[in-house]
Amino acid sequence: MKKMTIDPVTRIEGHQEITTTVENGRVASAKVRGTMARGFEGFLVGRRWMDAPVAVSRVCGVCWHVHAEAANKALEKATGITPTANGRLMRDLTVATHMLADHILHTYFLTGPDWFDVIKAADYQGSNQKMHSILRAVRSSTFGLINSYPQGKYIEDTSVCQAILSHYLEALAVIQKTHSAIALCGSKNPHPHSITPAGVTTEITTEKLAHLSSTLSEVRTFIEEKLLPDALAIAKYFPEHFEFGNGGGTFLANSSCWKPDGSSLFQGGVIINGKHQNFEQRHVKERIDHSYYNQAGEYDANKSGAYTFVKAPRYDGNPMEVGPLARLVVSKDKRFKEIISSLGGEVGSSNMCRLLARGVECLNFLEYCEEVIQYLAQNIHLPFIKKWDPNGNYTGEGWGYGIAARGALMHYYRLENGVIQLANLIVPSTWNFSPENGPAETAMKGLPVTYEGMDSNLEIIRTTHSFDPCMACAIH
Ligand code: NFE
Repeated sequence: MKKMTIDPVTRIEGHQEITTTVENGRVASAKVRGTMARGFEGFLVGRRWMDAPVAVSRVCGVCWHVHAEAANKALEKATGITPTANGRLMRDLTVATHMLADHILHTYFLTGPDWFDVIKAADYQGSNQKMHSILRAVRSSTFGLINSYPQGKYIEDTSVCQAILSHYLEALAVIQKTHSAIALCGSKNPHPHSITPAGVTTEITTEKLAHLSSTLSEVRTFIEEKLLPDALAIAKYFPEHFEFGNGGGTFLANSSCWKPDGSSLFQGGVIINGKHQNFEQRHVKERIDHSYYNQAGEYDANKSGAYTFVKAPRYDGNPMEVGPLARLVVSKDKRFKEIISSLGGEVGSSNMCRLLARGVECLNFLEYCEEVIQYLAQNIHLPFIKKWDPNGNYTGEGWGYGIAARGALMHYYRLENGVIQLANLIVPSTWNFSPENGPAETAMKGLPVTYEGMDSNLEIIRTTHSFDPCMACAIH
């Protein structure tokens, strides 16, 4: 039996290695490894409780704020502090703007080059000087400047490749706008430090809200006119990817983005065997049989049978796919279903549904942001924070349920006299890239690994990218 290894997997956050066995030109089994250790759950123990949001924001270089927010939610439970309504809305607004930044980044820079061939754009004759300068570099490059060119089918149409490349360049400026939106909400970016369990310390003004609204409307124009059409163009070229990348069909999502009427943008819940269930924490267990940890939770890189630093969270024994697709499926999102149907696909676990879910979800977040901004503008006189004691010697425990671009995010803290005794982070990429037939490993089974008679790992790369891996988060 043949083996294929990809190490390192590039255009991801963190460090990942994939080894597959191949039979008859298809993946028979896959092992996805998180090859790095971090230790956040360990070094949080013994620290003061308000160190947690500040420290966990550093778990990751792309999803900093969402960890701080999940920690805040858990600390609310552990301390009994609650945020003001406006403070809670500002926190969720910051999360929503963060999602936009991440989804644009992923669609163009992390997975985009898996689908379009930049060489096909090389005879560009237009007036965009940025296009000319990058294409000059591409033409003179002896290595893949953007694509790494594994053998395989890419978008052939020159005009489509040129359009996607020009949007790729434009996306840099749009991501900058989303980052300035996060800073407007959270006082600075990355690592907004105005976010507390009691609300936000940022001074919010009608001018700031108007600025935020106009920034996000520019982002919306880009999503509607560039990102979504590009995602649809990719989907039309690769209908087979509605069949590729089935991670098992189980989904988990956290209720997220609270609205002033008490509802939320996304519903929480799980789907197992096609049936919706309410989420219950008691069904979540992290297994370590194939992970480099001993029973005491310490690292053991020599453990027999272990191959990754990622643990294996299971819901009632089931691996669960999390992410934008899981959120839209659990929420039974109508717009998403219509778009998938119009492409001749079906809503389910597949590479293409994951790619399209990011684009569609950007619209959900933008609509949510606009609704919240309007509400806050009319209720700006209400408090964004209340009196609280960051030095309180609280004793208590609690789970905080947040969202991240890559899926459901859970943080747990147990405090005694204001000091953290136990910390447990269950992170989106931990669910998706877990060992023991986790969703990504399952999604790789059956993928074709030859193209015109040559070995090709392209479909494996597209599949791992479809989950938007963050191995820094996964191993935390
Ligand atoms: Ni490091 Fe993260 C997101 C979180 S994924 S990117 O999104 O939480 O595991």
